[in-house]
Amino acid sequence: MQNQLNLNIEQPTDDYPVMVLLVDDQAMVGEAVRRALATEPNINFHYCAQPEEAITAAKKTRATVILQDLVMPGIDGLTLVRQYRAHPETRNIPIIVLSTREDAATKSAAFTAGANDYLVKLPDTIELVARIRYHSRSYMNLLQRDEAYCALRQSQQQLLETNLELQRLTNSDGLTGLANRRYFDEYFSAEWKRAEREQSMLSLLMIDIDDFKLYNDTYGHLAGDSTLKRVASTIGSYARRPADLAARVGGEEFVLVMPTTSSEHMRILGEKLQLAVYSMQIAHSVSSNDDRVTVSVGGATVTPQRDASLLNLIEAADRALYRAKRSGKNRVEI
Ligand code: GH3
Ligand code: MG
Ligand code: MG
Ligand code: MG
Repeated sequence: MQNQLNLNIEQPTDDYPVMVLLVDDQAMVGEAVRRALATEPNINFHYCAQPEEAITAAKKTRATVILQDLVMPGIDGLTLVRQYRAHPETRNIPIIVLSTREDAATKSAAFTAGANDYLVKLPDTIELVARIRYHSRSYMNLLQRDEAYCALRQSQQQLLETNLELQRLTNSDGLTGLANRRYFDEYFSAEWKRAEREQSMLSLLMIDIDDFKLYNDTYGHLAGDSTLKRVASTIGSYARRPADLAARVGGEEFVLVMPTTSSEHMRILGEKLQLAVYSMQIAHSVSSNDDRVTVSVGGATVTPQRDASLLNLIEAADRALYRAKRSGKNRVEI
């Protein structure tokens, strides 16, 4: 934390590495600048006589500041300045234009092209070094802020992913992957309020596997778990609209919440679901129906009125399920 607070302060010390890249067609200028910087602590120097190679040299040397000549054969210095600015890797490297020209128009054009500074050559060594150090320091600080920013973004991203995973774990049932009781309560309550506000229909199906205690007794608990998963997956496939929710609310009990769904539509869906489980033909030798695993389904629909409770809808669906059980199982009652 302490370090981060210091990030914005540009400390006037010499103990950071400086890499100067000079791009100038005249070898004599190259030699003069090399000599001027030779005894300076922590300043490295690279000379590039070919303007075509300047971008590559800036990347390769990891330049922290560029000294750029204006008048060169082939490429015009201002064009080159614009090119540095266009490349992602050289975009932010400070550029000090170094030219024999002293007129305001040329200086102005250099800044417009993207230069950070302008010196008439050959400048006084003390001033040159001071400007090199100043621009390098700004650049290093910029890079540091970039890194800190990236690290921050990365940890934020990780936190976000962890939260999403946590949310997923909190809301889903470990065995079947469907929503769990906790999430059903939350979701159902929210949908109830919305249906009341919008005066729309809300349908609820309750699904219970038939004779499942007998299934466990006959085939064992592990087989029971596996069958639970398979049936749950079929039930889940009937949550077809984005607002539908399939949840496991008890051992072998499931619900399907269907907002803005009529009783008739709910019945059709319930019957398809019941038939789909029946058609899975999961062997159950002591089942009440056709030696296979079946489900009983109870459904209810309301348009919530003021003062009504969502418990009424749950109880109505529960009563319908009880009727389905009483009248022989493997069926839908509304
Ligand atoms: P009904 O047809 O009336 O619904 O009878 P049933 O036997 O299915 O109902 P009951 O409520 O008597 O028993 C439910 C059984 O479901 C009891 C339990 O052994 C089984 N069960 C509940 N949760 C799990 C589970 O996570 N895994 C397994 N394998 N079995 C479970
Ligand atoms: Mg020149
Ligand atoms: Mg049961
Ligand atoms: Mg039950």
